[in-house]
Amino acid sequence: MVVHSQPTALDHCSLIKTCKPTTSVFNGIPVVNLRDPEAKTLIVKACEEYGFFKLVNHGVPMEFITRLETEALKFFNFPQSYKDKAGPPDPFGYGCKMIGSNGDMGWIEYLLLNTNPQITSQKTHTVFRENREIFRSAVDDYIQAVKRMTFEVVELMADGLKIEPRDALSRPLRDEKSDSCFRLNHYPPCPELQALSGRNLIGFGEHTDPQIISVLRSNNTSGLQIFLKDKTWVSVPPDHASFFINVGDALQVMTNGRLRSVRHRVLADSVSSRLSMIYFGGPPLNEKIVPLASLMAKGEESLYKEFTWWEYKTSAYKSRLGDYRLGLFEKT
Ligand code: GA4
Repeated sequence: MVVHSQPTALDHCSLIKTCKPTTSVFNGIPVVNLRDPEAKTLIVKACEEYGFFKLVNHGVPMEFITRLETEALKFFNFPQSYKDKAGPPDPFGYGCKMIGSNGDMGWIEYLLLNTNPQITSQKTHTVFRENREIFRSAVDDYIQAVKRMTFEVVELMADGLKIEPRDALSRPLRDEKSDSCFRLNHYPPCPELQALSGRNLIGFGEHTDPQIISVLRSNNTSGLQIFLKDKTWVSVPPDHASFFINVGDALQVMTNGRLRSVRHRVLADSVSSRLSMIYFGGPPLNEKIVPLASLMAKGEESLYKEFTWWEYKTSAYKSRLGDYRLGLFEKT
């Protein structure tokens, strides 16, 4: 009798990349206490140096976070055939292993949602059925609290950068037409990883976020890494009670390169599952993304050609995850 060995989950997705074993755990991530009188200065310093910081004392009720985490896990624990009914993510809905529509893959499943409570995709409606009000209210309560905190963060950032008016960064996010989205990511454990001769498996490949700002919260499983100015990858120690803030490409342009959008990626774990929830704050589609006048020194020129958020987003969705998307918009 011929015994065929069972195909492993990894055999089915040889397209998912691995990377060299990494990497040092970085204990130098800047930490900002939202209630610290120095917060505005610390935020600007962190965003100039890393495009990234950890936010504590953020005021988002832990109850909202836990409730959403519970609802998300309930969803990800459904059978695959059931979850697939909430897909494909075009762009909103359930996705598994495929990221975007240009061939990127990762060891991940996710739900991509619009942040506007009025726009719930029919797909997610069908799948959540009787549970859908509970799920949507968990998402809405969480997003509402995270948005409020984010507006405060970018207003402090504007203060720290001496931007006028003070709401120049928060206004596009507060706008009811703001093109923001929300992502629940589940990175299942991958036991076969141990056999990969010390290589790491990519959960979500390296990229920068196109929007103005991203606000991430995860459970206590590690995996998130950021790329430093000295071109090394470092692991971010997880902290389920805090938020991690990323500068996005649009904010890099609005500050004429003074704040840098941070390259980041997520590695899968062989034993623990990672769950993260990310709010991506974007401007309305017709918003011009240009350096803010009050930030420009006398005679300083924009490093970028003029474009709208719609133009940038359209170009981003045609790109591969790891591409340097701002390159197309830089002045030569
Ligand atoms: C990265 C940030 C957000 O997760 C996202 C991603 C989007 C997607 O998953 O559909 C993109 C990616 C992200 C950038 C380039 C394009 C679009 C996948 C991809 C290959 C929702 C977003 O806005 O841009």
